[in-house]
Amino acid sequence: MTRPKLTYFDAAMSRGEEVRLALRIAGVDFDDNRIKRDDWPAMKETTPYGQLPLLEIDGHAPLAQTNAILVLIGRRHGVHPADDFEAARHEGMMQHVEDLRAAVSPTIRMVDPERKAAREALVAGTLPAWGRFAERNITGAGPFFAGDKANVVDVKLHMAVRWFLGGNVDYIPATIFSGFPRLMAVHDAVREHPAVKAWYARG
Ligand SMILES: N[C@@H](CCC(=O)N[C@@H](CS)C(=O)NCC(=O)O)C(=O)O
Repeated sequence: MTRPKLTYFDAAMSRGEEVRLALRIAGVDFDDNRIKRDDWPAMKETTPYGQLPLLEIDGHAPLAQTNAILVLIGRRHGVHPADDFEAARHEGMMQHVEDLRAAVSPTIRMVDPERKAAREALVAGTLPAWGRFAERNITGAGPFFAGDKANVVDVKLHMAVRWFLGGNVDYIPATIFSGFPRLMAVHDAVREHPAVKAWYARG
């Protein structure tokens, strides 16, 4: 059996990095196939949904859609709940992160003054509401979504917070989610996870 192959852009961000971190937390060694932006247009039509990431596993067609990939990794390697209702609760939160991306991503293609106005509107309403609903659904003892064990949902929440925490998204404060302690605890716990630390120390 060859190791799984993950295909994404050459950047430590968004959905691709989510899958990389999930694989490492799951203890899975993988082929980290990073493609150049210039190569993407020719490749796009060859993928199941015209988007990345893709996960390839022996004996199967390439799998797309990040949450499906994460749930598969989680189920196979014990980092997604076995209980079906608890799993669905995790998947609900995973979809909440995708809803955040759906709200913010259109502003990436905008230019000022449209971008500034759109992001200021997000900061005034959508983003604090997103954080409030995320916080409300992190109900366990922490630091992770479901207590003391990291699951694939935690990686998704980590990436959501990290998107803004570096202060690199114009007009959205780095502190946008700092008023949500359980959400921040998930972010920090994933950052401090030994597999995640090892991933970023790999050089
Ligand atoms: N619903 C998809 C969305 C995937 C997606 O939007 N991927 C982006 C990168 S994060 C992409 O492929 N962008 C290039 C394009 O759409 O041409 C998922 O969850 O995987």
